Parts: sequence; C-alpha cells; structure tokens
Amino acid sequence: MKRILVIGVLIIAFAAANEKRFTNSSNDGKTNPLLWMILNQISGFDTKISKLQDKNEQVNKEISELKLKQKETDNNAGKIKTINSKISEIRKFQNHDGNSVYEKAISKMKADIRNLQSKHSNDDRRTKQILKMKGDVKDLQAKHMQDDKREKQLQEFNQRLKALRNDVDILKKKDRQSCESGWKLFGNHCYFFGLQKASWHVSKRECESRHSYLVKIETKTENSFLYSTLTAYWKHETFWIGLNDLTTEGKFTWISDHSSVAYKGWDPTNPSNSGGNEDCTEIHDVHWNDNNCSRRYNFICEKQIG
Ligand SMILES: [Ca+2]
Ligand SMILES: [Ca+2]
Ligand SMILES: [Ca+2]
Repeated sequence: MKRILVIGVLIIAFAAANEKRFTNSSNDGKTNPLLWMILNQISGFDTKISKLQDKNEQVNKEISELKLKQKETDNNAGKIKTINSKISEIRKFQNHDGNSVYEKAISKMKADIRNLQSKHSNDDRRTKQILKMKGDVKDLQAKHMQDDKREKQLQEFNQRLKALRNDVDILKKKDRQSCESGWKLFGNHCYFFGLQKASWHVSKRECESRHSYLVKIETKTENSFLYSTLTAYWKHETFWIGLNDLTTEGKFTWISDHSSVAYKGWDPTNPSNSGGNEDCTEIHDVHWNDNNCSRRYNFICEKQIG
C-alpha cells in the first residue's frame, strides 16, 4: 500500500510539473498556489519516502535476521526430531516384551551379585567352619599327642612296675629259698642248731618258740646234710632230734607230726632203751641213739622255708 501511495504521489507531481511548463514557464510557482502546495506535499512525501525507505531497510534487516533465526530454529527442530526419534526407538526397545533388556540385564546382574554375596557368605561360613575344624583337629592332635605321651608314660610305668614286681618275686623267691640269720638251708627247709644244752622237752619248746620243731630226718640225704654240718662245726657234739617212743615203748615216732619212723639212721647197737628209760633220740657223729630224755644236749630245730 505504501508503495502504491508513493507511486500515486509521483504521478501527480509529474503531471503538475508538465502543467507548469506548458502554462507559465517564467513563474517559480509562487504565483501558482496550487503548484506550490503540491510541491510542498511532494517535498513532504520525499521525506516520508526517505523515512519509509530507511524503515524498509530496517525491516528487511530484521526479516533477514528472522530468517537466520528461523533457519537456526529449523535446525534445532531437526535435532529435536532426531532426539525424539532416538528416544522413541529407545522407548520401543525398552518396552519390548514389557520389560527392559537393561532391566533384565540389571536384574541378572543383581541376581549374580546376590548369588556371589550368598556364595561369598557361604564361603565365609565354610572358611570359618574349616578354620574351626582345623582348630579342632589341632586340639585333637595335641590331645592325641598328650594321650600318646601319657600312654608311653603309662607303658613305661607298667614296664617299670612289671620289672619291680619281677624283682619282688625274685626277692620273695630268694627269701623263700633262704633262711633267716642263724639258720642253715637244705632243700626247702631251714635248720637251727641250738648250742644251749637242755633236756629233750626243753629243747622241744625251744624249737616251738622259734616256730619250728625238733628235726624230723626223713631221708638219707637229709641225714647226710646233718652229719656233714655237725662234723664240720660241732664234731663230737650231741644234739636232740624229734624221734621218740614216749607214747609206746619201742614204737618210735616224730614229734612234729607223730608219724612213724621210715628212714632209719640208728647206731648199730641202738635203739637200746638202756636202763628201760631211753625214750628220746639224739644224734652224734654219724648215728642215732635213744637216750634219757632228761639229759642235757644241744638240739636241732627244723622248719619249712618261707
Ligand atoms: Ca626233716
Ligand atoms: Ca624207749
Ligand atoms: Ca640207746
């Protein structure tokens, strides 16, 4: 519209100039008020046109700037569209099967973590159990070693005890095989030679006070032992023995068990019962002889060993 208005004003001005040239070429317009008014208007229009042109340039400049902004906006819109497209793709991908692959992956990872934690926890528990078992085994080994040590000590103790018992048995055996001081051993019997002269009955009591009896000579070897001892120590000494016929004349028995005489070591002329009063028996040199019981002789006691 502004352009049309400007063009119209220019046409009117051109027409007015032609009219001035053809009507009065010597008049500068002051003589023609209409022309002067038109010229003033044209001048005003020129000013306005100039302003309009300036404004038009400014508008064009703004339009250019707007176009640049529009282009930039369009570019941004393209980018946004691309981003939205990608977002859409991602959402579509995420919504696949109603569950996210990532969520699945995360769930799987969480499950793995839980499993690992559980396994780790189990491992810890097993480790603790193993450590405890190792400790128990160590304690048992130590206890076993102590038991072994005690067992060895016990075995050594038992061996020493056994050795001591053997020693005791040997000593007992020796003791059984030996006679107390002042007694002589023959076989498994001990013999005491009493060198204090006394009657047969006193001698008998002397033996009894020594937990023994007047000797009972049962064998030739026992008789030989007595003979050899008497010959070696008390040659020609006389000793009472346990044989007597106090109960029944002529029937000799041993005082220790009242058994009849079996082995006999009589002197060839005895028993003689000389004077009708020889009921006790003594031994001298190598023979027995019945003699008066009141006579005072040495005596021989006998007891079983042990
Ligand atoms: Ca005897
Ligand atoms: Ca007699
Ligand atoms: Ca006689």
